Amino acid sequence: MAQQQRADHVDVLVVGAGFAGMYQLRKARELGLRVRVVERGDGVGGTWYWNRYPGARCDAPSLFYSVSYRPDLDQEWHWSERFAGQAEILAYMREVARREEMESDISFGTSVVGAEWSPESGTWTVTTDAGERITARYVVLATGCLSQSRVPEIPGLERFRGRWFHTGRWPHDPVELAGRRVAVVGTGSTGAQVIPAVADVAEQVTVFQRTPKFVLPARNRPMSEADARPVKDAYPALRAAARQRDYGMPTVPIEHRLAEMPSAEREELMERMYEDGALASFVYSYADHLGLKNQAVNDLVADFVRRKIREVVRDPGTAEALTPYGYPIGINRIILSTGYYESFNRGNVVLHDARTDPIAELTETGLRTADDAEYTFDDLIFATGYDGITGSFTAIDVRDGSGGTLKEAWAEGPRAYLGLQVAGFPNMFTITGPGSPSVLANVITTIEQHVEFVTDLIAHAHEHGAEVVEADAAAEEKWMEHVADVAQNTLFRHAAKANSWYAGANVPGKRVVFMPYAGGVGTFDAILTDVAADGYRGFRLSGGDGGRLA
Ligand code: NA7
Repeated sequence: MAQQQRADHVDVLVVGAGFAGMYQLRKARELGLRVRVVERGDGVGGTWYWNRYPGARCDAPSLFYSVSYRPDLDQEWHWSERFAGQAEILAYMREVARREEMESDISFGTSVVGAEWSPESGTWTVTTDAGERITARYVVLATGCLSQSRVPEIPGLERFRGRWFHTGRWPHDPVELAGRRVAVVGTGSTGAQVIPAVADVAEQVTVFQRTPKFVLPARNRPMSEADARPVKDAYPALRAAARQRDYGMPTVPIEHRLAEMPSAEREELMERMYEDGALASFVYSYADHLGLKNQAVNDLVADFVRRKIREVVRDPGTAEALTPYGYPIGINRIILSTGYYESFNRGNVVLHDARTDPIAELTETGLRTADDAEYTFDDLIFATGYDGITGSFTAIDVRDGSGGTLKEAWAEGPRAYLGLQVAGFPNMFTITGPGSPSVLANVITTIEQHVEFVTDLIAHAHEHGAEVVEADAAAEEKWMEHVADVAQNTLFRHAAKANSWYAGANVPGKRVVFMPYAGGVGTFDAILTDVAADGYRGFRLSGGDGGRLA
């Protein structure tokens, strides 16, 4: 793509042109700042640009997986399904970018490789893989919480003669899987989407499952204009409500107290919710009577799902191997899928339990397990997830200008004040960073919340004639202690038992720390508002005209 000449000094340099980077571009422009976005893809979209694997779909309802700042699109865009597929979401994002005329400020096909702070000049120097050096007063890392794909280190990958793919880096040219023998490693949200889709076309699918997951039917369905009308008529109020709820969705938490209900009534209710695609609402939200805080309720919901697996999957041995035990439901994201468990009833799908018999090595024609089982296949799909939350930040060589790096700062575990700024790295902001509620919620709601706070903070610094904004180390420490305390008060304290990426437990060698703020989007919103009203408590302003401190 031809790139026009762009400024090599800007006020705000944004890394990434997914939902977060796009909104940050808009907000920085609103302040009248010179802004530039650097994006490694050849177009906008972030996650939705890269994740083109068969079956890729959002697990948040389409009507709310959209931006608040295009009320015209709220009305004009028609989401064809309750849960939109990747192509539709990407088309929507492109339309947002087109209407906002964003592309003139975005350098596509370019990766940021390094960023170094200069305490002397109070600016960042950002380097790209195109050899550019861009200086910027502020850097906003809008690099995504699930963008650093992780291919496990299985010996022999270089020997394998077939094709292999990671779902998060799916080729843009069509990948023909019809009539092929395909292996899928990983059964998280992605695996549960890719497996049924591939099983529809492939001759044979072998699934390598390590930790069984709780998967619920999404009950996806076509959406008519009439279905969407009530939401379209009430968007502003619904979006405002979403900001106040735990999960960044306008849905009101359910009141039912499952553990106290007569069992027949409870069973009937759970059945109804399961059929409606709403069973997860007994878990999500942090109310004391729901399953992230209440172990009895969690057990009831988990048992219900286990029974459903046995009902759906015909072969009892396969059903048992697919059944999750030993960790609460919801401490990994509850997976929504269409036809996941049903896939295992097909003649062309085989499940291998990689927990009892792990993958030992890849061979030229397939793989061998620890117990010497041999599998042959043509194509291998890694649905093995991401170095979540922090991976896209630490992939950049971020330096503090005094010899320290971001990686070193996080050696004992990631930290960021309000999830938004790391002490010691002034004028750099981390959208959806560790210590923010993003990954536990509708990510677009939280992205908008973060970007608005960061933009207001930059405006506040300007108003005070300050050029440097830095999180106070003590404030950061206190915030991360709070994040840990809040998680301890929920069943997320068991996250490592489920290898959860929320805790970094899925990446060998990564420090296991529960990273997200589990206090809810609404509570977080109130905290941000309070911090701002209190003169941006916990942030130090300095530099600029007379170095006036606020
Ligand atoms: P996840 O949820 O991290 O799932 C990754 C899967 O890959 C999970 O089943 C892992 O098993 C499995 N995995 C990883 N490494 C291996 C090896 N070496 N052998 C066998 N299996 C392995 O990633 P997703 O892409 O599915 O979902 C990420 C998020 O995207 C999701 O939460 C939604 O928010 C959207 P494990 O559980 O570690 O035993």
